[in-house]
Amino acid sequence: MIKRKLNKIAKDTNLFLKRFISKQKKSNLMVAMKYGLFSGGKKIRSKILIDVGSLFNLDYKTLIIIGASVECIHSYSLIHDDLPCMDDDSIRRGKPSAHIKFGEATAVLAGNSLLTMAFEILSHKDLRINEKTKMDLINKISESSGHLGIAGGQYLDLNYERKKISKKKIEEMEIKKTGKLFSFCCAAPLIIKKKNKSDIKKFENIGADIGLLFQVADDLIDYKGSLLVAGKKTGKDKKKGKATLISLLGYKNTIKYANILLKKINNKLKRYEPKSKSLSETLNYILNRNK
Ligand code: GRG
Repeated sequence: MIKRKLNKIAKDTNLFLKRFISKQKKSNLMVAMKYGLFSGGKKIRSKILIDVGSLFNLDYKTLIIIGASVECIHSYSLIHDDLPCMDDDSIRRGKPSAHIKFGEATAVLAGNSLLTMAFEILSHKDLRINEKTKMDLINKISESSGHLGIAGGQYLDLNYERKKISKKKIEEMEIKKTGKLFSFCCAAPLIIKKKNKSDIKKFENIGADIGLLFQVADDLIDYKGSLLVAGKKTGKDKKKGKATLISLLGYKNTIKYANILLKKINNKLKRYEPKSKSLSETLNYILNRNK
């Protein structure tokens, strides 16, 4: 059921992105950009955005467009994450990483172009929401991607390698690196609905918890998963001396931690039942997936 929903979202998102790109002038970077965007990917961030959007009766097509901008930033972060100066990974989604296929310089530039494409999509006239709301969305997604978000989290991730790091600091790093984009996905529907600041903050925090859950599940896959299923090399965190909750608490305690976190998120969503059923289903998938 969830797989079918994810496939539909992936299909609709990719269709939007293909049309969006096809309306632009051709460039030498397009092939590498398309490789980053269309070489697979679960589109889980778009799914969360659509699940939260459905709590507030938002239009599916609007959410697909906003999700497409998120997927551009996500694809950018994966291309850069695989670079030799970052995590130095040669396989992504079961295929050669972008820098292996196109060379480092092209991968860096294609990544940068995907980041800016996210802003082109959000500021485009085809996204039919008012200008002030577009500004608010662009402001929030920029904040989530920069030094206080994904980039800052990635810095901490690299900086913490082979060091003893506290639980609080690991959580903070994972929330920045992975959680901030989920925070954006959870906050965007409330921004569109012009909800008050405290409600937006509440959903940003739910997003941070979902992102943390997602990252912990990713770490569990790295620990126990296989290349063939995960589509990327596993067992890397240990080799690189990454600071993860598994390295600190052990595998079994991390599974307990993840289940407690899942319960905490579901408790926060109780007041939105039964509309939150699809979101809860996505959360279960996040924890129990194998890729
Ligand atoms: C500022 C956007 C930006 C990037 C530069 C390289 C970098 C800084 C950040 C890396 C952030 C990163 C890759 C975090 C890991 C998040 C994660 C678990 C990614 C895997 O996501 P999935 O499983 O991927 O959703 P698919 O393949 O399904 O799309």
